[in-house]
Amino acid sequence: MAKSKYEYVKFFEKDDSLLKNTWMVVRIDGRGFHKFTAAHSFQKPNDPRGLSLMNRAAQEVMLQVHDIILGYGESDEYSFVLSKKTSLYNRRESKICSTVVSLFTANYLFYWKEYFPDLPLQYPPCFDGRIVLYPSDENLRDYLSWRQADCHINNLYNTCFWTIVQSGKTETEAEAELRGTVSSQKNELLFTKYGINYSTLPAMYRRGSVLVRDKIDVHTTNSSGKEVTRKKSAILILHDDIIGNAFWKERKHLLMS
Ligand code: DGT
Ligand code: MG
Ligand code: MG
Repeated sequence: MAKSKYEYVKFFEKDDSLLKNTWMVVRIDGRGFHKFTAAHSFQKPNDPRGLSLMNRAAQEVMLQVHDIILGYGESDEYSFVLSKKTSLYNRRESKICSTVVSLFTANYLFYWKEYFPDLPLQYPPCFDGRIVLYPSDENLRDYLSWRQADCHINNLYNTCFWTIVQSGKTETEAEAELRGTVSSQKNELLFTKYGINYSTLPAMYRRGSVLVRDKIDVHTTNSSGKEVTRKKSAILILHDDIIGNAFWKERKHLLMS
């Protein structure tokens, strides 16, 4: 068929294919979640329903996008690591980023009712997304360590802050009490003043969530009534330390992807 005279406009499109043989990280983040979590009365500083819904949406993204080898989530954000070798959408940045953000948002909305059965959505949530490339395994691990350290620092601070406020002090007083304190002092304050041992709080709050692929056994009954076991792909939710070496030693295949 002859080309129309309008065809030339497609050359205005930018080639945004990303550099080959580099780790690709898509990070999505809730837009204005300070307001969204307040409008939906999320528990402070962590709402297990909200965090579990984030994990569920991320699992669904990984079930759809097979080249994602690992997910890491904390607060209102999720990072998805795509294999160095991925040729998904010819590594086109906008296609990959928009697909992941859209899939995540759609699943967050789709599963909302499962996690907040008595709380209708007040307005539609929205997520932004970006892609960053990391050339070495060390850069990728440092990226993930940065996000997990962020989770730890924010969670320790927020746990102290809301514990002080819930004890009857004002937010200004809580801020003043925490100003200039280091981690060990915050741990000490929680323990001696409020009887909270920080290290026993849920690992999901302290370390965030790590999503990896695995095979699980599924038991079914076949047509002759015999029980059979088959392997099914699944996305596991872990709350492991990903800063140290142990996690990576145990899962050497991840960095070889
Ligand atoms: P942004 O990302 O620039 O559009 O702005 P925000 O408001 O989303 O800010 P961000 O992403 O830096 O911080 C996340 C906000 O979400 C922060 O205000 C705390 C809130 N948030 C996240 N998870 C929870 C939760 O489980 N419970 C409560 N109460 N708040 C949460
Ligand atoms: Mg946000
Ligand atoms: Mg955020």
